[in-house]
Amino acid sequence: MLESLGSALKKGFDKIAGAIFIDKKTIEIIVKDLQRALIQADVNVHLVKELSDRIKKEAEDEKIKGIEKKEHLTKILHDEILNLLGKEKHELKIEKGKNNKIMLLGLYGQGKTTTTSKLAAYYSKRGFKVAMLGLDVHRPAAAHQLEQLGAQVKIPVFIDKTEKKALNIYKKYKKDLDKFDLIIIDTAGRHDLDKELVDEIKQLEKEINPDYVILTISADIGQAAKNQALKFQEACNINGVIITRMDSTAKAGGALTACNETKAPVFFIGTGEKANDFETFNPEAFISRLLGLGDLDGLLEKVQSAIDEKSQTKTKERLESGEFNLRDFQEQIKQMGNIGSFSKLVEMIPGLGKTKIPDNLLNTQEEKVKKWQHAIDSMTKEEINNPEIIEKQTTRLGRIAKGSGTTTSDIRQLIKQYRILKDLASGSGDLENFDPSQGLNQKQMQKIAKKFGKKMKF
Ligand SMILES: Nc1nc2c(ncn2[C@@H]2O[C@H](COP(=O)(O)OP(=O)(O)O)[C@@H](O)[C@H]2O)c(=O)[nH]1
Ligand SMILES: [Mg+2]
Repeated sequence: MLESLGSALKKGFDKIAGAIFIDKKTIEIIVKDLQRALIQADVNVHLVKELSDRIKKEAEDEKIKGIEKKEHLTKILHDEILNLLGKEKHELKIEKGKNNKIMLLGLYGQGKTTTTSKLAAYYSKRGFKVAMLGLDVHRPAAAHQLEQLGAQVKIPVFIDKTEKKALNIYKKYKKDLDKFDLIIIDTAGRHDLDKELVDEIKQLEKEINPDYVILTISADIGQAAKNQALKFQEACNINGVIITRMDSTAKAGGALTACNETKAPVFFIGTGEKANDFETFNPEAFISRLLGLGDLDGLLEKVQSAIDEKSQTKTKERLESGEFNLRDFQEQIKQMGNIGSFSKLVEMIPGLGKTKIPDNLLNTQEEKVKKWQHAIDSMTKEEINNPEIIEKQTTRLGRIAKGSGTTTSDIRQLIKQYRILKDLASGSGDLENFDPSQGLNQKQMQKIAKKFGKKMKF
């Protein structure tokens, strides 16, 4: 259910946690990813635009800096998504011993009958004495369907397969129904909300006087749920909606956000064909689950523990001033222990998604990293500041290799990785035509080295 939205959100939060600092470019990338995911989930473009503008405006507040900025952005993102789904959890107030009635409405095939039995099972499990009443007199098979579902969940069903007037069925069973705590009423749908349907619903509402009239909407219709909910709100007194088939569409985000727009509370969601595939809808918990982790506090903690802020600020300054040398690179390598991997390090460079970089370039094993550490320890200050002289003079290469128990090719590789990182960080990386099986070709290396050289005044 909404996997792609979930993973886009996760990525967004990870980017915030991992970024060395939050600048305009980082915010833009995060917002863009989020926009793409929301639109894919069929969330209305205007809503997406408004949300993006708010995030950008809030996030670019210059007064908030450093780690606070990350916390701030994490919170904004979280709250905006929550806002989109609706902040509150809405619950039906059903009391035992009170003969409560819930009537379900909806167009054809939206899930009324299935949901009738799901609701009945939900409350039956919680100790209510529940019955189902089948008032769909238009579809010949409707009564039979409810009968079967009732047998599955072991809940009494009141139907009349020959009666053509819905109200008569209710009247016929009224006395029996009065003995239950809760009656769930299935009604007939139509292709559209026409006058005939509205009249029928109104008459039933008047005579039965249900505690809740709930619209069932299938998530498949995405943001079109807005119009459907509005139409039913206008024509009949619905108290809220149940969204079905959350499991079988990518458009569920559209349906959820559209209902929130119309202020129609979403009481439950249907997540499969079986009676148990049914749950209350709690926006906060729903987001936590989408993200695959706890609540906002959990997210904030992640931001705080991700990296040593001081060291990141230093790295950023060194990168920006062009002074980033092999020693800084070594510092970063050391930090990898806390962060996890080389790819994570590259991810921390603002504006640089992992996607842009070929995997095997980043596939640096711990062992190699250890060798590099030793190699850097065997270098002179001059060599650390000007790695180019090592490449030029093979005697230096040999000496460092011998002193650190590495090979000259290890050292060449180290310098190459360092350059790539530095070059990428300076925004002039050119890896578009990179062929992972070949490594960097001469031309690409030259190009990077040239840019690198210009910037770095070797
Ligand atoms: N995957 C899935 N299918 C559902 C869900 N709810 C209902 N359905 C299916 O949707 C179809 C129409 O449901 P039904 O209850 O007959 O709709 P009605 O015409 O409004 O009464 C049936 O095949 C149901 O099994 C759900 O939450 N998930
Ligand atoms: Mg039905």
